[in-house]
Amino acid sequence: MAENMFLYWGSGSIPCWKPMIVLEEKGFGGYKNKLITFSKKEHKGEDVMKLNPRGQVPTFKDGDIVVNESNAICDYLESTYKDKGTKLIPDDKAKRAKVLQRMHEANSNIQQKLLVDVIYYMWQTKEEDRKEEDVKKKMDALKEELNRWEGYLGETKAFLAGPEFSMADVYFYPYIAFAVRMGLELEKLPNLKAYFDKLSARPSLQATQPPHWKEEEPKNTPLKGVL
Ligand SMILES: N[C@@H](CCC(=O)N[C@@H](CS)C(=O)NCC(=O)O)C(=O)O
Repeated sequence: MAENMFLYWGSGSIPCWKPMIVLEEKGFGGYKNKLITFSKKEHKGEDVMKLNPRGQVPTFKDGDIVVNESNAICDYLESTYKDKGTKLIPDDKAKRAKVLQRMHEANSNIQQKLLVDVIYYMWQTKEEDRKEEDVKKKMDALKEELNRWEGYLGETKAFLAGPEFSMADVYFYPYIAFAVRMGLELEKLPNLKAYFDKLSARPSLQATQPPHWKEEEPKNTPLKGVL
């Protein structure tokens, strides 16, 4: 099955990381793939463009079936290969509701408050153009959001949506790993710290850590001292 799958991906891309975790968890670790180099514009190459006219990664194929969009790929893999490997979305309706809620909370709130409002803002706004009160507001909102997730983990004492690893963890972990790489120090959020350390050792997450993270230090760390 895995030999019929093909993924175009980029190192450090959160949208790519999510389906890569699912592929590992489902036992499809041998899928064919191409690591694209953004600086060489390989995501705009003919091979990607003909499958994904947006010229973005992840771009995924399962046999003749093309699925793009990270969340769609995760959904497709879990619903098509329900009985393979780790069950990531439970059948029980109460458990499923919790997993779906946490997945979508991560996808909207963490993405907005961490990536868009803070990291992209700090990367894209020159220091002299930043207003101190705006920066404080964004950092406070991020702190509040992280504390919310600290509370969730205080309730479950395990994974995000309960005692088992689920799609909620697939959606959330890459953000927290990226935040740590961007300088976030988790010492003041002990549940998140324990969660991060535990998940970082999980085989599917070990296998999918962005390769360039192992070789290069980040160019800047805008989240240092935020907590
Ligand atoms: N909504 C898409 C976003 C994919 C995306 O933005 N991919 C980035 C890499 S993280 C990309 O390919 N950027 C190149 C471009 O948009 O030209 C998804 O979730 O899959």
